[in-house]
Amino acid sequence: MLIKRNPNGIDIPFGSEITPRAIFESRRRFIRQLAVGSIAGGALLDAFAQAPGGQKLAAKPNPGFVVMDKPTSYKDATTYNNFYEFGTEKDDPARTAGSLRTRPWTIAIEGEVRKPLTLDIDSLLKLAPLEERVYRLRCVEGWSMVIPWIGYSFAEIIKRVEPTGNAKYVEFVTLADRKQMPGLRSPVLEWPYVEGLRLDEASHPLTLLTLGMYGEVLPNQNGAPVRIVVPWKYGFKSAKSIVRIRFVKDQPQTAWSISAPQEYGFYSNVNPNVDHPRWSQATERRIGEDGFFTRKRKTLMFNGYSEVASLYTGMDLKKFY
Ligand SMILES: Nc1nc2c(c(=O)[nH]1)N[C@H]1C(S)=C(S)[C@@H](COP(=O)(O)O)O[C@H]1N2
Ligand SMILES: [Mo]
Repeated sequence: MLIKRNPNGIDIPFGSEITPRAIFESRRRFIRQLAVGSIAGGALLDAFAQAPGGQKLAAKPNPGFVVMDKPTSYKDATTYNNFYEFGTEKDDPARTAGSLRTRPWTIAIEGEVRKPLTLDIDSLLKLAPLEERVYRLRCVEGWSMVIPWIGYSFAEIIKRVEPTGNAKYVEFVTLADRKQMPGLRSPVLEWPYVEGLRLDEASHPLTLLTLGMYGEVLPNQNGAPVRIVVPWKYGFKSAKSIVRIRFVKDQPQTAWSISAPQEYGFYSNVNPNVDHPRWSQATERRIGEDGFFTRKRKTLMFNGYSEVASLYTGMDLKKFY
C-alpha cells in the first residue's frame, strides 16, 4: 500500500486541546438526536444529503456505538476507496465496481461449527435487527473516515452456527471472479482476498456484519452486498463482498500478510506507537478535512475503541503487530 501525504500537510496537533464548547454542544445534540431516532434531523443530514437514491435500508440507530466525530460525506466515502479487486487507484472502485452482481448472492458459514449455514442475502438481512452505528475507519495508509454503517454484531452469526471447541479463528473470504472484477488480472495480491480474526475478536460486539451505510444497502465499491467492519483495526482487516466465512483451528494466512509479512501483521490493531516500517502511524488525515489549515489528527490507540484492550492483555503489541 502506498501512502499519499496531504500536500497541504500542515501539522496542527489535534486531540490535546480542550474541545471548543460549540463543537461539544453540537456533538451532544447529535447524540440526543440519534438516541431519539430522528436521524434525518441530525448532523448526519449533511453526510446523507448526497446519497443518490440507492435502495433504502431501514435500521435503528444504536447510540451505544456512535463516535462523536462528524460523518464523512457520502460522496467521499463512495469515491475514495480501497478495493483492489476493482483496481488499485482510489477512484477505480467507484468507476469499475458496477460490474459486480450482488444478487443472487450466497454466503457459506462453515468449518469448525455444529450448525453450518448457507444464507442468501435476504436471509442475512433478516437474521437479526439492523442497527445503524457510526464508526471511525482508519486505513493503514494514514487516512481515516467516519461512516454510518448498517448491520448487526457478527456475534449474532456465531451464536447460530455454534462453533466447536476447535474453532480458534475466523476466516473471511471475498468473491474472486475475473468476469466481474477487473482488478484480479493484476498480481498485486493473492486472490481471493482473505482476512481473519481471532474468535474472541470476531465475537466482540463492535465487530459488525455490515449490509448497508448512509441509510442504504452497501454501494458495490464499499463491499456489497456484505462485508465485515472491525473498527479498532486498520481498514484492510474489514474484508468486502464476502462469500465464505470459515471457523478454523489455525491462524489464517491473510492476503496482506502473505504479500508483505513484515508490513502487515495478522493483528493490525490501530496503534499510534507502532510505526509501519515505511511510515509513522502517529497521525492521520481525516478525508474531507482538506482545507489550507488542515489539521492532522492524532491517531488513537485501538482507533479510540479502548474497550477492546482486554482482548490483548499480556501481549506485546509491537511483536503482534
Ligand atoms: N475484498 C477487499 N476488501 C477490502 C479491501 C480490498 O482491497 N479488497 N481493502 C481494504 C482496505 S485497505 C480498506 S482501508 C477498506 C476500505 O473500505 P471503504 O472503501 O468502504 O472505506 O476496505 C478493506 N477491505
Ligand atoms: Mo486500507
